[in-house]
Amino acid sequence: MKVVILGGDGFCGWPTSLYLSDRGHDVVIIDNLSRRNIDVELGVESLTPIRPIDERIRVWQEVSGRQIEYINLDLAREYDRLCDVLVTHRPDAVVHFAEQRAAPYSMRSARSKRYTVDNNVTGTHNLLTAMVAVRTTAALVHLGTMGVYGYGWTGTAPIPEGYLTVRVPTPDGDMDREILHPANPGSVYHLTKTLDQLMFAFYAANDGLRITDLHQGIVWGTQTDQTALDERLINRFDYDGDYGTVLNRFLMQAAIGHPLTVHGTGGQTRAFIHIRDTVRCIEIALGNAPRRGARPSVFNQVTESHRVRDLAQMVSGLTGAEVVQLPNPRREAAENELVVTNDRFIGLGLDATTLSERLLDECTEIASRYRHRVTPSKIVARSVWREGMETAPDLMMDSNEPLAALHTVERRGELVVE
Ligand code: NAD
Ligand code: USQ
Repeated sequence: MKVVILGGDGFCGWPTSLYLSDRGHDVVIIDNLSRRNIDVELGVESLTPIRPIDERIRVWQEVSGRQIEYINLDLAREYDRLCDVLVTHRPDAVVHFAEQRAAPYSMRSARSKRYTVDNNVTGTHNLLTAMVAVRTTAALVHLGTMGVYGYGWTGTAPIPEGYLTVRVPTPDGDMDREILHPANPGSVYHLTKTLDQLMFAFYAANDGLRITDLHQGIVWGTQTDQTALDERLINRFDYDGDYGTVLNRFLMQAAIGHPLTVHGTGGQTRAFIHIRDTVRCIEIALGNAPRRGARPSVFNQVTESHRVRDLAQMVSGLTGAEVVQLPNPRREAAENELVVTNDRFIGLGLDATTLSERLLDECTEIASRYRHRVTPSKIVARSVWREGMETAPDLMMDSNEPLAALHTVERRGELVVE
């Protein structure tokens, strides 16, 4: 297949691009490098030393003999160029990763809220309009999120894959209807994903676009078989308070001797998937696109669920790291249940990778290898959901410098790094 990957320089997009290229597909990456610019804005870098996109692509060709094309294009602002790319490249499929994806960043300020909505909603709408305008029959696979369902709303009732059967009382008796699962976003970022869903429903019904929406859980890990082939292909690893996600953060924190930062009681339960399964799920979704005229096909792209405090205890048990409870900067239920159906991917052959000591060790090993690149003051999450909410102080002293620049780092009076 010829596949255009929007957001192909990002954490999920880069390994997916390499995986699909390795599997013989012809890959074109579109990315405006906004994620790299946000790192500059936040004064933080990926824990792993990611190389510039041109170098990444050159090294991939050296290593694999396969070519990937890269186009720098802003999906939300360059509509005409987007149409040109679709006409010139005539892709069989488009994979859409190109959105601002951090919930904390989306709540950071009025500016970041507006940016997240403008970028994500306009970007997705531009794509849908362009696909109609150029009359492509390409399948569209979009990365959505488990967070569209919200957390805690259904209690222990399993979350179905996108659609819910409801009983509607009518004067002639009850009637069963299948509706898009009610949206219950917990951040401005998650709100944009719920808006995406409505746009997909409309364009599938009105224009016959073939759309798959993958409701993905939290992705953990960093390397895949392809990104591990050469250090210059390494994937990004976000650890900061805005972009770092919980399990990777705990593994990084353990590697540098920082306490594991549990928000509140750690009673939040979330769904997870390893990056190796993310790339495989995209391939499965590409091979099972809906036909023209069908409603959007929704998959829950998750392999397991865990409570945050249990993850902290697991990482602590493996590494000896201290666990601390910090004020929660988010407005979220203190405790929630989460039972998720993932029958569709399993039925299509996904051999789920679940948390194992080997994979946790692999991730901790990468975090240890690059620990000198960590700036400890960027670790504690400080973007609050409402003005005035309490956040924790830094937990390591001298924390404004990367660890490599510090002679000693003290934590609560103990010397942890020399
Ligand atoms: P990421 O920020 O690492 O990658 C997104 C990429 O898209 C970046 O390279 C960025 O530069 C690019 N981009 C953003 N806006 C763009 C625009 N207007 N034009 C062109 N390029 C643009 O994020 P990620 O972790 O790889 O996530 C990819 C997708 O998967 C997102 O849509 C996210 O919501 C979804 N997702 C991620 C996770 C996770 O845990 N990382 C979980 C569930 C869903
Ligand atoms: N948390 C902690 N300590 C930390 C970091 C997070 O206790 O140091 C808690 C948070 O309060 C939250 C949970 O862990 O309750 C998950 O937070 P997260 O940052 O790991 O994940 P989240 O904000 O939900 O977002 C991530 C991705 C997003 C994706 C989403 C999938 O950034 O792109 O859509 O996971 S899901 O969570 O299923 O909606």
